[in-house]
Amino acid sequence: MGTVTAADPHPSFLADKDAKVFVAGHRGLVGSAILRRLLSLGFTSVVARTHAELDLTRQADVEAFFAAERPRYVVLAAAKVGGIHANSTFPADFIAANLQIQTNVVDAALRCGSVRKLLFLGSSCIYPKFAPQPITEGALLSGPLEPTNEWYAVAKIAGIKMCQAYRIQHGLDAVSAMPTNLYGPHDNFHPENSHVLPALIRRFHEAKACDAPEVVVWGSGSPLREFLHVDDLADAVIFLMDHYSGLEHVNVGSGSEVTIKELAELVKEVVGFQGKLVWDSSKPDGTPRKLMDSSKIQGMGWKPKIELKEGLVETYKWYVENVVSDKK
Ligand code: GFB
Repeated sequence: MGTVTAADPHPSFLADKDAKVFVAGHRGLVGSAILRRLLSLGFTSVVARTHAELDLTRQADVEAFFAAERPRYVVLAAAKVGGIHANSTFPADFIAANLQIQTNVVDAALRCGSVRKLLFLGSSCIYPKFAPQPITEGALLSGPLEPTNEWYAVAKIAGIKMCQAYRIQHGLDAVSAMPTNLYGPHDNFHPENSHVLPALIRRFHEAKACDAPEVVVWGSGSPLREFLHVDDLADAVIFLMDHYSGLEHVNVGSGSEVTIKELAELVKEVVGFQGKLVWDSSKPDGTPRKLMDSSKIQGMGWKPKIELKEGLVETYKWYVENVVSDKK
């Protein structure tokens, strides 16, 4: 890959660095990591819009944007996302915004006629609550979903199916990547609506700052989660843009999992909090376990590089330098 072959008149993604690439959602955890990676690789024409500049839930605005910009590549990282509490509290927002964003972007990408490849990002919560572990791509739609995030999951499943349908009917080279639980710089550190890892970084940091004796952690601590640093995901996305044109979505995971209790102990250690943990069993555990089987992408040649402890140390540093100092 990376070169033009006789059979394929188009250069591969990595050999086409002056082409226009639209990163939808470039201010978020995932989109910002992809943007950094594209720029560091030497892509010269990356297009991005803030939410204020382009509301992706508005079909006419999205169509006008695509007609004017005519990107050659699209990475669809824009989404309404949140942790277990946000998903179960705002189900209407999660299903509506995600269906709107992905439908508008995929359809406009086809209509504008310039898009050579599109990559759609989903989530491991698309799989059934009790899917056999590790979860293969084939487990999609084989059983009931986890109730706390089924609206988000249904929207993401629709996104996968939309990419497949546009490929089958219209020949649009639309592929889907399903990352496991992600973390890293530019995450959302909201106390209630974020995912567990940024929530715990913030809670332990604030408890340390005011010498609090304890920190509350939700649920039983027994659920298992697989975490992937977002820079590893960004590498996987570039890799798939370059190497993959299949109908089926592709899992992207780290292959290693921890219990929420182990994660809480690790965050406590990295932050340097000296007090104790208290478990709030009134909060939901969610899926007991969701370890992805990432052998498909690993078989193509991609591998994660960042260990959880190393990624946590770096993410905590980013939080202190960017979120805490902003609040002062
Ligand atoms: O990260 P999280 O919200 O996502 O929660 P899910 C993971 C686990 O951490 C759950 C526990 O068992 C939570 O109960 N937990 C402990 C906490 N303390 C906290 C806390 O302070 N905040 C949060 N958020 N959790 C999400 C889905 O599920 O996974 C989304 O809701 C998305 O749809 C995402 O797909 C990847 O892994 O349970």
